[in-house]
Amino acid sequence: MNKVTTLNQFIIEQQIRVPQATGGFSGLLHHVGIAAKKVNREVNKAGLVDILGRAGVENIQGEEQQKLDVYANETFIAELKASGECCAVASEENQDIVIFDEDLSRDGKYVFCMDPLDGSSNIDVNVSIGTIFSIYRRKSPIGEVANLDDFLQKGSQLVAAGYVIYGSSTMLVYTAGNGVNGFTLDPSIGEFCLSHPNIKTPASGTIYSINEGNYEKFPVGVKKYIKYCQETDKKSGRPYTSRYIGSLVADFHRNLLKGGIFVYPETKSHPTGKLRLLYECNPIAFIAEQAGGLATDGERRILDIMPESIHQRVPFYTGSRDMMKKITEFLQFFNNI
Ligand code: AHM
Ligand code: MG
Repeated sequence: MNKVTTLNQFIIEQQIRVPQATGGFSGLLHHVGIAAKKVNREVNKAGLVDILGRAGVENIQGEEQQKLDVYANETFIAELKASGECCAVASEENQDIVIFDEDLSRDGKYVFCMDPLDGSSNIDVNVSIGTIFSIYRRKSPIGEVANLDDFLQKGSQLVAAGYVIYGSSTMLVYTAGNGVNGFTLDPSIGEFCLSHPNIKTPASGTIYSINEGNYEKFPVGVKKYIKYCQETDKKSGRPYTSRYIGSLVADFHRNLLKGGIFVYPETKSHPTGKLRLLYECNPIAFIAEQAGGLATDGERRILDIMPESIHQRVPFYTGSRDMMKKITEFLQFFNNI
């Protein structure tokens, strides 16, 4: 029988390699894994909503059912608080940062950014959704109350980032800056098991992922790139395949493994794009780069952008190196006309 490495074993093995590590980061990741399992359990029951009760309606025990994205948010926040390693959270679900102001948490070294349930409009139709997260070391002194500046750091300062995909199986994929590793949840033992060690994305691919319904509103460079993807050129494998789920985690995960490009550009109606820098683009960009891919806003490396606010949006281009280089050529050429 093959040796199984669980997420917790893996985290401990990584920690042993860093002599000065105190175990704090490992503890934090352990709690992220627990939160992911709890959310997974509820996501799996989503189709039973008519039997168990809808959000806002009391179930037979007299408890009110929660919306899944609210549940995911509260579950992650509770686990992060319980870890004692995290002093504050920025979440898509909360307008302001959530500060943990207890003695234990004030000593926490890390702040956590997350989209607790991304692509949540896909829940009702049983399509893959995800949790996206990133972890910074705080800037404020340990022991003090955390503040907004702890979050306003470039993605290049990230200590770790990852996502959970609730799909045909549930996976947790993360990087701590030395490669990307993927763990699949084995429901029979309730553990995330290392299934995709040291993920490297292909240098090129044949998949492009973009919401083509917005075509008319795209910048001209993006329109021209889409036409390029659709042209026939046997040598370069074109026409490429169009795949768009509408869940960032699922679209990115497929392209990461198979090779491809994901684009959510600025549009006339959304001049700064739709996706959020802190808890959608930065974590995905960190993973993309660690796997050998690239991530930009069309001009700048995502991880070099200095955030000005926690819910800031940016145009987002990420994927295989050669495809990213090609779309960048299109953007540069047509922006300069
Ligand atoms: P959400 O955070 O409100 O769920 O929205 C983010 C999602 C991403 O997962 C996905 O890539 C994108 O929005 C899809 O947007 P669109 O429907 O405009 O193509
Ligand atoms: Mg989102």
